Amino acid sequence: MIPEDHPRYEPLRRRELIADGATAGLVAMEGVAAHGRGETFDYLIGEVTIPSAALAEEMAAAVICTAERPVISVNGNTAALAASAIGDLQRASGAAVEVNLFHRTEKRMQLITSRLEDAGVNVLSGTAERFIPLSHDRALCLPDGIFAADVVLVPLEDGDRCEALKKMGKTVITIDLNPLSRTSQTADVTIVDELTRALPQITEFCREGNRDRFTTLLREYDNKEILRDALITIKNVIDRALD
Ligand code: PTJ
Repeated sequence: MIPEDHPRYEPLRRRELIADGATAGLVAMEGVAAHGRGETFDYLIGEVTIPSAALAEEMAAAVICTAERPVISVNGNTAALAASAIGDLQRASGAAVEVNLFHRTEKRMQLITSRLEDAGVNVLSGTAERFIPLSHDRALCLPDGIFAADVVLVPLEDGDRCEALKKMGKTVITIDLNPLSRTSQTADVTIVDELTRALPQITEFCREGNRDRFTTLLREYDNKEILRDALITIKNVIDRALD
């Protein structure tokens, strides 16, 4: 149990959620490693939502709220860290939620679905088919879910699937603390922020539903600038430490 007055309460709490998720079989062992990588990059951006990430979060809301068939793709880490935040975003945006795993087993699919449903998420069900142009089980998705989606939010995604979704003509939004990852570099909207900070912000922007602002963003948003700003932020954090 982490004391709430611990100066690093939030990151330690997230680490605990990932560890508990791994023990329960929700989070893949590889997901534990992925979380550690995320923590490193979070440290390097100062463990805050940087302004360019806030802009990307607003853009994500604009893209999701103006989409025909938006889908939020949920993996083990996302379910362990943010099941109820996914429910809030679903209610604010009307997006469908599909469980889509890299390390796919029937048992993990069921555990993650139950965790989401317990948190009030309406999870798509059905028979997954090999629609995504990838070898292995990462190709599997639902005909009425990711396959039919025009916009897919894929937090903590692996680069291959992000590229494959793009090849299928989808607009891809990702949340990834590593601005250098293949996913970050390939997605249409890259939110370089920690998942549990990013999701409530996107939800809030969806609730506000400022259509004029959405139109401006959809016209002017430049993801390259967002990535560049994240890298400059990291450089500045390091420069300050060297001073
Ligand atoms: O549950 P599964 O089977 O679908 O597997 C999920 C993992 C995460 C194991 C899988 O998608 C994977 O291997 O992902 P990668 O390629 O390691 O990419 C995950 C990215 O998310 C990395 O760039 C991390 O820096 C980043 N990341 C990790 N934790 C967070 C994060 N970004 C934002 N918030 C986090 N909490």
